[in-house]
Amino acid sequence: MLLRDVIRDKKPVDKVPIWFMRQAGRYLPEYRQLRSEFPDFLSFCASPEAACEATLQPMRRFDLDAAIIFSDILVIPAALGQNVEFIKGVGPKLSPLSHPDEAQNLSLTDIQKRLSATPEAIKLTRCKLTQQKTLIGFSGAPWTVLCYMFEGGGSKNFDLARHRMARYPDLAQTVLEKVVAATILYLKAQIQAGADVIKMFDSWAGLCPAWLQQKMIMDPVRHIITSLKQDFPETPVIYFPRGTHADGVRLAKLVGADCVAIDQFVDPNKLQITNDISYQGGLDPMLMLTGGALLASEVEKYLKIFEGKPYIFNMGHGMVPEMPISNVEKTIELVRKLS
Ligand code: 1CP
Repeated sequence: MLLRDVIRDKKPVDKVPIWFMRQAGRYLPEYRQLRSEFPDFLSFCASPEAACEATLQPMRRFDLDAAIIFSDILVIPAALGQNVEFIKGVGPKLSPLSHPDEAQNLSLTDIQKRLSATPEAIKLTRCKLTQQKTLIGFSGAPWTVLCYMFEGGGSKNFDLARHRMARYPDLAQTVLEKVVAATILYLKAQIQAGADVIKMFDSWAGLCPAWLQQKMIMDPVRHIITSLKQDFPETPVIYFPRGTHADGVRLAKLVGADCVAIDQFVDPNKLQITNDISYQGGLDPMLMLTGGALLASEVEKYLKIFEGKPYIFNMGHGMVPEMPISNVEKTIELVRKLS
Protein backbone atom coordinates (compact mmCIF):
# COMPACT_ATOMS: atom_id res chain seq x y z
CA MET A 1 0.00 0.00 0.00
CA LEU A 2 1.21 3.49 -0.74
CA LEU A 3 2.35 5.66 2.14
CA ARG A 4 -0.39 8.12 1.14
CA ASP A 5 -3.08 5.46 1.50
CA VAL A 6 -1.91 4.43 4.97
CA ILE A 7 -2.29 8.02 6.09
CA ARG A 8 -5.58 8.61 4.33
CA ASP A 9 -7.38 5.32 5.00
CA LYS A 10 -6.15 4.79 8.59
CA LYS A 11 -6.17 1.05 8.05
CA PRO A 12 -3.74 -1.44 9.60
CA VAL A 13 -0.69 -2.23 7.46
CA ASP A 14 1.50 -5.30 7.18
CA LYS A 15 4.43 -3.41 5.61
CA VAL A 16 5.29 -0.25 7.52
CA PRO A 17 6.20 2.61 5.13
CA ILE A 18 9.24 4.74 5.94
CA TRP A 19 10.69 8.17 5.23
CA PHE A 20 12.71 10.68 7.28
CA MET A 21 12.28 14.32 8.17
CA ARG A 22 15.06 16.35 6.55
CA GLN A 23 16.04 13.30 4.51
CA ALA A 24 17.52 15.71 1.98
CA GLY A 25 20.24 17.81 3.51
CA ARG A 26 23.72 18.33 4.73
CA TYR A 27 24.47 14.76 5.88
CA LEU A 28 24.53 13.78 2.16
CA PRO A 29 27.75 14.64 0.24
CA GLU A 30 25.78 15.00 -3.03
CA TYR A 31 23.56 17.59 -1.28
CA ARG A 32 26.57 19.58 -0.09
CA GLN A 33 27.92 19.54 -3.64
CA LEU A 34 24.64 20.78 -5.14
CA ARG A 35 24.19 23.37 -2.38
CA SER A 36 27.67 24.78 -3.07
CA GLU A 37 26.52 25.79 -6.56
CA PHE A 38 24.21 28.42 -5.04
CA PRO A 39 25.36 31.56 -3.25
CA ASP A 40 22.54 31.41 -0.72
CA PHE A 41 19.94 28.99 0.56
CA LEU A 42 16.88 30.89 -0.69
CA SER A 43 18.14 31.05 -4.27
CA PHE A 44 18.69 27.29 -4.01
CA CYS A 45 15.05 26.83 -2.89
CA ALA A 46 13.94 29.18 -5.69
CA SER A 47 15.38 26.91 -8.39
CA PRO A 48 12.81 24.22 -9.26
CA GLU A 49 15.51 22.08 -10.92
CA ALA A 50 17.82 22.22 -7.89
CA ALA A 51 14.94 21.61 -5.47
CA CYS A 52 13.84 18.62 -7.56
CA GLU A 53 17.38 17.22 -7.59
CA ALA A 54 17.78 17.67 -3.79
CA THR A 55 14.41 15.92 -3.28
CA LEU A 56 15.48 12.95 -5.39
CA GLN A 57 18.96 12.49 -3.86
CA PRO A 58 17.88 10.49 -0.80
CA MET A 59 15.44 8.50 -2.99
CA ARG A 60 18.33 7.27 -5.17
CA ARG A 61 20.40 6.28 -2.18
CA PHE A 62 17.82 4.70 0.11
CA ASP A 63 14.76 2.45 -0.08
CA LEU A 64 12.28 5.10 1.10
CA ASP A 65 8.54 5.22 0.46
CA ALA A 66 8.18 8.98 0.26
CA ALA A 67 10.04 12.04 -0.94
CA ILE A 68 9.50 15.45 0.64
CA ILE A 69 9.81 18.39 -1.68
CA PHE A 70 12.91 20.44 -0.98
CA SER A 71 12.11 23.93 0.31
CA ASP A 72 11.83 25.63 3.70
CA ILE A 73 9.07 26.87 5.98
CA LEU A 74 10.56 30.39 5.81
CA VAL A 75 9.81 30.90 2.11
CA ILE A 76 6.42 32.27 3.21
CA PRO A 77 7.78 35.20 5.28
CA ALA A 78 10.18 35.92 2.41
CA ALA A 79 7.33 35.87 -0.13
CA LEU A 80 5.31 38.23 2.08
CA GLY A 81 8.17 40.70 1.85
CA GLN A 82 10.07 40.14 5.10
CA ASN A 83 13.82 40.14 4.79
CA VAL A 84 14.99 36.51 5.24
CA GLU A 85 18.56 35.28 5.01
CA PHE A 86 20.29 32.04 5.89
CA ILE A 87 23.66 32.57 7.45
CA LYS A 88 26.17 29.76 7.18
CA GLY A 89 26.79 28.09 10.53
CA VAL A 90 24.15 30.29 12.24
CA GLY A 91 20.79 29.61 10.59
CA PRO A 92 17.94 31.82 9.45
CA LYS A 93 18.01 35.55 10.11
CA LEU A 94 14.93 37.71 9.56
CA SER A 95 14.29 41.41 10.10
CA PRO A 96 12.06 40.85 13.17
CA LEU A 97 8.53 42.24 13.45
CA SER A 98 9.02 44.51 16.42
CA HIS A 99 6.81 47.55 15.77
CA PRO A 100 2.98 47.75 15.48
CA ASP A 101 3.18 49.40 12.01
CA GLU A 102 5.16 46.62 10.43
CA ALA A 103 2.22 44.56 9.15
CA GLN A 104 1.93 47.09 6.31
CA ASN A 105 5.22 45.85 4.91
CA LEU A 106 3.82 42.36 4.46
CA SER A 107 1.85 41.95 1.28
CA LEU A 108 -0.18 39.18 -0.31
CA THR A 109 0.13 40.79 -3.74
CA ASP A 110 1.44 38.26 -6.28
CA ILE A 111 1.98 35.77 -3.47
CA GLN A 112 1.27 32.75 -5.69
CA LYS A 113 3.84 33.92 -8.20
CA ARG A 114 6.38 34.56 -5.46
CA LEU A 115 5.85 31.04 -4.12
CA SER A 116 5.70 29.31 -7.50
CA ALA A 117 9.15 27.63 -7.33
CA THR A 118 7.88 24.90 -4.99
CA PRO A 119 4.86 23.86 -7.11
CA GLU A 120 7.19 23.96 -10.14
CA ALA A 121 9.65 21.70 -8.33
CA ILE A 122 6.77 19.37 -7.41
CA LYS A 123 5.74 19.06 -11.07
CA LEU A 124 9.28 18.13 -12.08
CA THR A 125 9.71 15.71 -9.19
CA ARG A 126 6.36 13.95 -9.57
CA CYS A 127 7.29 13.05 -13.17
CA LYS A 128 10.56 11.50 -12.05
CA LEU A 129 9.21 9.42 -9.16
CA THR A 130 7.45 6.11 -9.73
CA GLN A 131 3.77 5.91 -8.77
CA GLN A 132 4.71 3.72 -5.79
CA LYS A 133 6.48 6.65 -4.15
CA THR A 134 4.51 9.33 -2.32
CA LEU A 135 5.49 12.96 -2.79
CA ILE A 136 4.99 15.11 0.31
CA GLY A 137 4.38 18.85 0.05
CA PHE A 138 4.67 21.01 3.16
CA SER A 139 4.53 24.32 4.96
CA GLY A 140 5.17 25.51 8.47
CA ALA A 141 2.11 25.85 10.69
CA PRO A 142 1.31 29.55 11.30
CA TRP A 143 2.39 29.63 14.96
CA THR A 144 5.85 28.26 14.14
CA VAL A 145 6.27 30.62 11.18
CA LEU A 146 5.22 33.58 13.37
CA CYS A 147 7.78 32.53 15.99
CA TYR A 148 10.56 33.09 13.43
CA MET A 149 8.97 36.26 12.03
CA PHE A 150 8.71 37.94 15.45
CA GLU A 151 11.97 36.59 16.89
CA GLY A 152 14.09 37.35 13.84
CA GLY A 153 15.68 33.89 13.74
CA GLY A 154 15.93 30.63 15.61
CA SER A 155 15.82 30.50 19.41
CA LYS A 156 15.63 28.00 22.26
CA ASN A 157 12.53 29.54 23.82
CA PHE A 158 11.34 32.30 21.44
CA ASP A 159 10.88 34.64 24.46
CA LEU A 160 11.32 37.72 22.32
CA ALA A 161 8.76 36.53 19.78
CA ARG A 162 6.23 35.69 22.48
CA HIS A 163 6.80 39.03 24.18
CA ARG A 164 6.31 40.93 20.91
CA MET A 165 3.15 38.96 20.07
CA ALA A 166 1.71 39.69 23.54
CA ARG A 167 2.68 43.35 23.38
CA TYR A 168 1.28 43.93 19.88
CA PRO A 169 -1.79 41.68 19.65
CA ASP A 170 -3.25 43.53 16.66
CA LEU A 171 0.02 43.12 14.77
CA ALA A 172 0.13 39.42 15.69
CA GLN A 173 -3.46 38.99 14.47
CA THR A 174 -2.83 40.75 11.15
CA VAL A 175 0.37 38.79 10.52
CA LEU A 176 -1.40 35.56 11.44
CA GLU A 177 -4.16 36.27 8.91
CA LYS A 178 -1.63 37.01 6.17
CA VAL A 179 0.40 33.88 6.90
CA VAL A 180 -2.77 31.74 6.94
CA ALA A 181 -3.94 33.18 3.59
CA ALA A 182 -0.50 32.65 2.01
CA THR A 183 -0.23 29.12 3.41
CA ILE A 184 -3.61 28.08 1.99
CA LEU A 185 -2.68 29.33 -1.50
CA TYR A 186 0.77 27.77 -1.26
CA LEU A 187 -0.45 24.34 -0.16
CA LYS A 188 -3.27 24.27 -2.72
CA ALA A 189 -0.76 25.09 -5.45
CA GLN A 190 1.43 22.23 -4.20
CA ILE A 191 -1.46 19.75 -4.36
CA GLN A 192 -2.46 20.98 -7.80
CA ALA A 193 1.12 20.48 -8.94
CA GLY A 194 1.14 16.85 -7.78
CA ALA A 195 1.83 16.63 -4.03
CA ASP A 196 0.14 13.45 -2.73
CA VAL A 197 0.26 14.33 0.97
CA ILE A 198 0.68 17.60 2.88
CA LYS A 199 2.66 17.97 6.08
CA MET A 200 2.37 20.95 8.40
CA PHE A 201 5.39 21.46 10.63
CA ASP A 202 4.50 23.01 13.98
CA SER A 203 8.02 22.64 15.31
CA TRP A 204 7.45 25.14 18.13
CA ALA A 205 3.89 24.13 19.09
CA GLY A 206 5.24 23.13 22.51
CA LEU A 207 6.18 26.78 23.18
CA CYS A 208 2.70 28.16 22.57
CA PRO A 209 1.29 29.36 25.92
CA ALA A 210 -2.08 27.90 26.90
CA TRP A 211 -3.84 31.25 26.58
CA LEU A 212 -2.84 31.52 22.91
CA GLN A 213 -3.38 27.90 21.87
CA GLN A 214 -6.90 28.29 20.52
CA LYS A 215 -6.12 31.45 18.62
CA MET A 216 -2.64 30.67 17.34
CA ILE A 217 -2.76 26.91 16.85
CA MET A 218 -6.19 25.30 16.84
CA ASP A 219 -8.19 27.88 14.86
CA PRO A 220 -5.66 28.67 12.13
CA VAL A 221 -4.49 25.07 11.56
CA ARG A 222 -8.07 23.81 11.47
CA HIS A 223 -8.98 26.60 9.08
CA ILE A 224 -6.12 25.70 6.72
CA ILE A 225 -6.91 21.98 6.77
CA THR A 226 -10.66 22.59 6.25
CA SER A 227 -9.90 24.84 3.32
CA LEU A 228 -7.57 22.24 1.72
CA LYS A 229 -10.14 19.48 2.24
CA GLN A 230 -12.87 21.52 0.56
CA ASP A 231 -10.93 21.56 -2.70
CA PHE A 232 -8.91 18.36 -2.29
CA PRO A 233 -10.77 15.90 -0.04
CA GLU A 234 -8.53 13.02 -1.16
CA THR A 235 -5.24 14.62 -0.08
CA PRO A 236 -4.33 13.62 3.47
CA VAL A 237 -2.63 15.95 5.93
CA ILE A 238 0.04 15.15 8.52
CA TYR A 239 0.32 17.54 11.48
CA PHE A 240 3.52 17.72 13.56
CA PRO A 241 2.79 19.42 16.90
CA ARG A 242 6.34 19.09 18.19
CA GLY A 243 6.89 19.42 21.93
CA THR A 244 3.25 19.03 22.95
CA HIS A 245 3.79 15.58 24.51
CA ALA A 246 0.69 13.36 24.73
CA ASP A 247 -1.58 16.34 24.08
CA GLY A 248 -0.39 16.41 20.46
CA VAL A 249 -2.66 13.57 19.40
CA ARG A 250 -5.69 15.42 20.76
CA LEU A 251 -4.55 18.60 18.98
CA ALA A 252 -4.05 16.78 15.69
CA LYS A 253 -7.55 15.30 15.89
CA LEU A 254 -9.06 18.68 16.78
CA VAL A 255 -7.53 20.39 13.75
CA GLY A 256 -8.75 17.61 11.45
CA ALA A 257 -5.40 16.06 10.50
CA ASP A 258 -5.32 12.52 9.07
CA CYS A 259 -2.01 11.71 10.72
CA VAL A 260 -0.16 12.91 13.80
CA ALA A 261 3.64 12.99 13.69
CA ILE A 262 4.99 12.31 17.18
CA ASP A 263 8.37 13.41 18.48
CA GLN A 264 10.79 11.52 20.74
CA PHE A 265 9.24 13.04 23.87
CA VAL A 266 5.91 11.28 23.36
CA ASP A 267 6.00 7.95 25.18
CA PRO A 268 4.38 5.57 22.69
CA ASN A 269 3.64 3.12 25.52
CA LYS A 270 1.31 5.67 27.09
CA LEU A 271 -0.56 6.56 23.89
CA GLN A 272 -4.13 5.46 23.52
CA ILE A 273 -3.86 4.34 19.91
CA THR A 274 -7.22 4.82 18.22
CA ASN A 275 -8.22 4.13 14.63
CA ASP A 276 -9.52 7.61 13.75
CA ILE A 277 -6.01 8.95 13.03
CA SER A 278 -2.77 7.50 11.67
CA TYR A 279 0.59 7.86 13.41
CA GLN A 280 4.09 8.70 12.27
CA GLY A 281 7.53 8.90 13.75
CA GLY A 282 8.88 8.92 17.28
CA LEU A 283 12.39 7.48 17.07
CA ASP A 284 14.93 9.68 18.86
CA PRO A 285 17.27 11.13 16.19
CA MET A 286 20.12 10.79 18.71
CA LEU A 287 19.70 7.01 18.57
CA MET A 288 20.00 6.97 14.81
CA LEU A 289 23.03 9.19 15.20
CA THR A 290 24.56 6.74 17.68
CA GLY A 291 23.54 3.44 16.07
CA GLY A 292 24.17 0.07 17.69
CA ALA A 293 22.00 -2.20 19.81
CA LEU A 294 19.88 0.57 21.37
CA LEU A 295 18.92 1.85 17.93
CA ALA A 296 17.86 -1.67 16.92
CA SER A 297 15.82 -2.23 20.07
CA GLU A 298 14.06 1.14 19.79
CA VAL A 299 13.19 0.53 16.12
CA GLU A 300 11.74 -2.79 17.19
CA LYS A 301 9.86 -1.14 20.04
CA TYR A 302 8.03 1.32 17.77
CA LEU A 303 7.16 -1.42 15.28
CA LYS A 304 5.81 -3.61 18.07
CA ILE A 305 3.72 -0.88 19.70
CA PHE A 306 2.21 0.17 16.37
CA GLU A 307 1.86 -3.36 14.99
CA GLY A 308 -1.37 -3.71 13.00
CA LYS A 309 -2.00 0.06 13.22
CA PRO A 310 -1.79 2.71 10.52
CA TYR A 311 1.83 3.66 11.22
CA ILE A 312 4.60 5.32 9.19
CA PHE A 313 8.15 4.90 10.43
CA ASN A 314 10.13 8.13 10.93
CA MET A 315 12.16 9.87 13.60
CA GLY A 316 10.81 12.32 16.16
CA HIS A 317 12.63 15.16 14.40
CA GLY A 318 14.90 15.74 11.40
CA MET A 319 18.25 14.40 10.28
CA VAL A 320 21.23 16.22 11.75
CA PRO A 321 24.19 17.09 9.50
CA GLU A 322 26.40 14.58 11.36
CA MET A 323 24.08 11.62 10.65
CA PRO A 324 26.11 8.59 9.48
CA ILE A 325 24.70 7.29 6.19
CA SER A 326 25.34 3.72 7.37
CA ASN A 327 22.93 4.22 10.29
CA VAL A 328 20.24 5.43 7.92
CA GLU A 329 20.73 2.29 5.81
CA LYS A 330 20.72 0.11 8.92
CA THR A 331 17.46 1.61 10.20
CA ILE A 332 15.70 1.12 6.86
CA GLU A 333 16.96 -2.48 6.68
CA LEU A 334 15.65 -3.16 10.18
CA VAL A 335 12.22 -1.70 9.42
CA ARG A 336 12.04 -3.76 6.22
CA LYS A 337 13.08 -6.92 8.03
CA LEU A 338 10.80 -6.53 11.02
CA SER A 339 7.59 -5.41 9.34
O1 1CP B 1 22.29 25.51 3.82
C1 1CP B 1 21.58 24.59 4.19
O2 1CP B 1 21.65 23.51 3.61
C2 1CP B 1 20.67 24.88 5.36
C3 1CP B 1 20.04 23.73 6.08
C4 1CP B 1 18.54 23.61 5.78
C5 1CP B 1 17.91 22.60 5.05
C6 1CP B 1 18.53 21.39 4.44
C7 1CP B 1 17.55 24.57 6.14
C8 1CP B 1 17.75 25.84 6.86
N1 1CP B 1 16.32 24.12 5.64
C9 1CP B 1 16.50 22.93 4.97
C10 1CP B 1 15.46 22.18 4.26
C11 1CP B 1 14.16 21.92 4.90
N2 1CP B 1 13.63 22.61 5.97
C12 1CP B 1 13.21 20.94 4.49
C13 1CP B 1 13.30 20.07 3.23
C14 1CP B 1 14.25 18.94 3.32
C15 1CP B 1 13.79 17.62 3.83
O3 1CP B 1 12.99 17.53 4.77
O4 1CP B 1 14.30 16.63 3.30
C16 1CP B 1 12.15 21.00 5.40
C17 1CP B 1 10.92 20.11 5.42
C18 1CP B 1 12.42 22.07 6.30
C19 1CP B 1 11.47 22.51 7.32
C20 1CP B 1 11.92 23.46 8.38
N3 1CP B 1 12.75 24.54 8.27
C21 1CP B 1 11.43 23.42 9.71
C22 1CP B 1 10.39 22.45 10.22
C23 1CP B 1 10.98 21.11 10.54
C24 1CP B 1 11.94 21.06 11.70
O5 1CP B 1 13.10 20.71 11.44
O6 1CP B 1 11.55 21.38 12.83
C25 1CP B 1 12.04 24.48 10.41
C26 1CP B 1 11.84 24.83 11.87
C27 1CP B 1 12.87 25.20 9.50
C28 1CP B 1 13.66 26.42 9.76
C29 1CP B 1 15.09 26.22 9.41
N4 1CP B 1 15.56 26.22 8.12
C30 1CP B 1 16.90 25.95 8.11
C31 1CP B 1 17.32 25.76 9.45
C32 1CP B 1 18.72 25.48 9.89
C33 1CP B 1 16.17 25.92 10.26
C34 1CP B 1 16.11 25.79 11.78
C35 1CP B 1 16.47 27.08 12.40
C36 1CP B 1 16.43 27.11 13.93
O7 1CP B 1 15.34 27.11 14.52
O8 1CP B 1 17.53 27.17 14.52
